[in-house]
Parts: sequence; C-alpha cells; structure tokens
Amino acid sequence: MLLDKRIQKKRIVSKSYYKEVRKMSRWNEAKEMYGKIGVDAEKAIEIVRQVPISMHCWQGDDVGGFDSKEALSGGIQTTGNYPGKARTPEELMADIDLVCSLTPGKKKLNLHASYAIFEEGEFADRDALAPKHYAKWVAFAKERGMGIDFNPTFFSHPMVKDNLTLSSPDETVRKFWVEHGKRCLEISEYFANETGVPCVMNIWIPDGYKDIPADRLGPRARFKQSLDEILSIPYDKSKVFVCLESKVFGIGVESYTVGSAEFALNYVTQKGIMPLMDNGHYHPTELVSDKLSSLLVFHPHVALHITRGVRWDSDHVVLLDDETKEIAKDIVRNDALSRVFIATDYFDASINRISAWVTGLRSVQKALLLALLEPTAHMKQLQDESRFTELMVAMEDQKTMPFGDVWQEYLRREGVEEDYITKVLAYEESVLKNR
Ligand code: RNT
Ligand code: ZN
Repeated sequence: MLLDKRIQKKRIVSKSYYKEVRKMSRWNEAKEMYGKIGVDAEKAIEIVRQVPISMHCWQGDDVGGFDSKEALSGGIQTTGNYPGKARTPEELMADIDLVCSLTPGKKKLNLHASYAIFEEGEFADRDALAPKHYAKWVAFAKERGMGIDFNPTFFSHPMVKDNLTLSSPDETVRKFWVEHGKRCLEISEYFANETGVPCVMNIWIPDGYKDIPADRLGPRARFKQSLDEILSIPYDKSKVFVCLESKVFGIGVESYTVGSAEFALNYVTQKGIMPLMDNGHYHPTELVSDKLSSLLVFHPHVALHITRGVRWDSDHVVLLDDETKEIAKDIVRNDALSRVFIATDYFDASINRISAWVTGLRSVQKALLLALLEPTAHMKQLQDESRFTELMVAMEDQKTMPFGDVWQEYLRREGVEEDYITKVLAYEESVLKNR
C-alpha cells in the first residue's frame, strides 16, 4: 500500500528510483516479519526519533575547552593527534552542525563549564562564571531547537591541588570549587529558562590518591559538605536535574577515589538528586546494563554516560556492541525512556573526530531502535512462566531479524543518508586539514 503510493508519486524512472523501490520493498518485508513476532516497527521508529540523546561537546576538541590553556587533567586522557581538532567556538559549532546533519533523532547539547565563550579581552575564572558567558551557546541551541545539559569542570585548572577539588583539606581550594558548583547551578537554570527544556547538571570530581591513603573518611566527609553547600542555594528542581557521577579510579589516582559508587549512590538517595552511571566507571566485569534496573526501583530519574572502556575507562568511541545494546534493552524493557537521561561521553583523538561523534551517536540510536523491536511483553511472559527454553530461542531468533532495513527506513524518514564517511572525508579535506 505504502509502496504503491510512493511509486505513483515518482514520474521519472531512474536507477536511483529502482534502488529506492527495492529499499521500500525490503522495509515492507521487514515490517511484516516484525509484525509476525508481535512487534510494530512503525511504532519503534516513531518512538526512537523522539528520544533525546545528549551530545557531548568535548569530543570535538579532546576535552580542551576555551577558558584555559591548561592541559587535560583529572585522571582522564585523550590519546592521538589526528588533524582537525576544533580550536575556537566557531569551529566547534560548525563541527557540531555537521554531526547533527549526519545523525538521525533528537539531540541535546551537553556542555562543560570550560566551554565558556568570552568577549575579546574578557576573562572569568571558574568561581566567577555567569550565564552571559554561555549566551552564544544558548543562541546556537535555540536556533536548532535543542536543550542544553551542563557540567561543572572540576579539572584542567590550577586550583586543582594535588588532584583534589571539593574534597580538599585546603579550605581555599575547597571553597573555590564550591563557588564554581554554585555558579554552575545558576547557569544550568539559565539554560533551562532560555531553551524551555530542563537541564541535567552533572557533578563529577576527579579527586583521589595515587597511593594508599591514611584517611579514607576525611575526604569523603569534606566532599559531602561541599556538595551540601553547593546545593544549598535555591534553584528550580523542576528545571535543573542535578546528578552525581561516581568512578572507580583514574590515571594518577589509582588507589582511592573520593566519589566512589557507594558514596555517590548514598549521597543522591539521601539528597533526592539523580544518580549518573558512566559505563566506563566500574570494574570491567561489572555491567551498567545490570545496575540500571536497581536504580529504577529507587529513583524517579537516572542519568547515563554511554562510553566504551577498553580494559579501563579509556573512553573509546561507542559502537553497537553487546553492552550498548544491553543498556538500551534495559531502558526500553523497563518502559523507562522518559526516566533515563541518555548522554554520550567519550573522546578519541586518534581518528577523525566528526566520524567518532557520528559513529557513537548512531550506535546509541541503533541500540535503542533494536531494543524497541523486541517483543518485550512476550519475552517477559516466557520468563515469568519459566519457559526458559523458548525464551532463549526467541532471543536468538531476533538476532537474525532484518534490523538493517528498519534502520534504513528510519534514516530515510529523518532525511539522513546512510553513508556518512564520504561527507566526513570531504569536510576533512576542505575544512579540517586547514586548521
Ligand atoms: C570522567 C567522567 C566525566 C568526563 C567528562 C568530561 O571519567 O566520565 O564524565 O568524561 O565530564
Ligand atoms: Zn562520564
């Protein structure tokens, strides 16, 4: 039916026309096949295009930012020196535009405080940042209909002393960073007011010790006090969703991390803020896909940083791998698409940065679409009736379903071409190589 209508619309019979007809018939067959297992593929496409993915701005310039010339610190690292890194806000914005044109679905912009944009000759330190330093980002986001998420930047700055910020025993250092947190809350509320979209503000600190500490409690108690102080300023909780990201270790802080998983979960629960899980922040055999449901039992909202750790929190580009698929499944199966804030978080400087961005964002979208194409209710029923043999077979059968045809139809409807490497390489030639 749909196929007939589209054929009628076409006047010119060309090679590309036949290609399109073949694609359409593949989509129709795929839709029918999914229908047979009780899945509405039309509905899956409709849903996935509405799920906002918060796109991390820091993939474009190796987490450099614009407010200081300090090298990246905080136990995180970008490796590689592929040409074309964005050096100015204008370059970063142009790159983000290209990425958006090559990825389907709804996006939010995820900014770090270090991406403040100052006027000529102007400067504000982290404890003095204000909404006006982000006015250009607001204009950029508004023109594109995007909301903005935000992150205070507790790293790459001379006031990080001995790898410590909010947990420092030095009151000058601790207070400086508390002030930064407060400024960021105000900026987050400004983003929400301007864009009309709630802002997720994520707190992550790199604090920790390289070697065995003598006092494990002190730093954590000071971190708690600092967070309490930051959150003591009034802010609109319906507009700003504050979350706390934990971590197991970082480079140079291998022995002890102040913001551990236990600290973060206890703090967010007591304070009624949101937990954030980054899937690179656990021991390699621990899986965020398995942790998510526990959080959903106790928290109205949960935030995620989707990344790909290779042996450690290496922040490789997100691929359509098992864990990404499994995380997406757990969001969809638990009917939690509106409760989970999904963001990407990785930084690869060894390959074309635009391609890295697009590959990661498309992978998250693919994983979500795949999850939406599962016969969820049927599978849950098999589990509850202890029909595990059938459940295993049903799960295996889905792996050979024509997912690619549904993905292509989704791209077509979003006006995005399947091939992105051609455009990325052309941009590399004409723009990136001249940087
Ligand atoms: C670091 C955390 C954190 C950062 C960003 C840049 O391990 O994952 O989220 O990656 O804030
Ligand atoms: Zn993260």
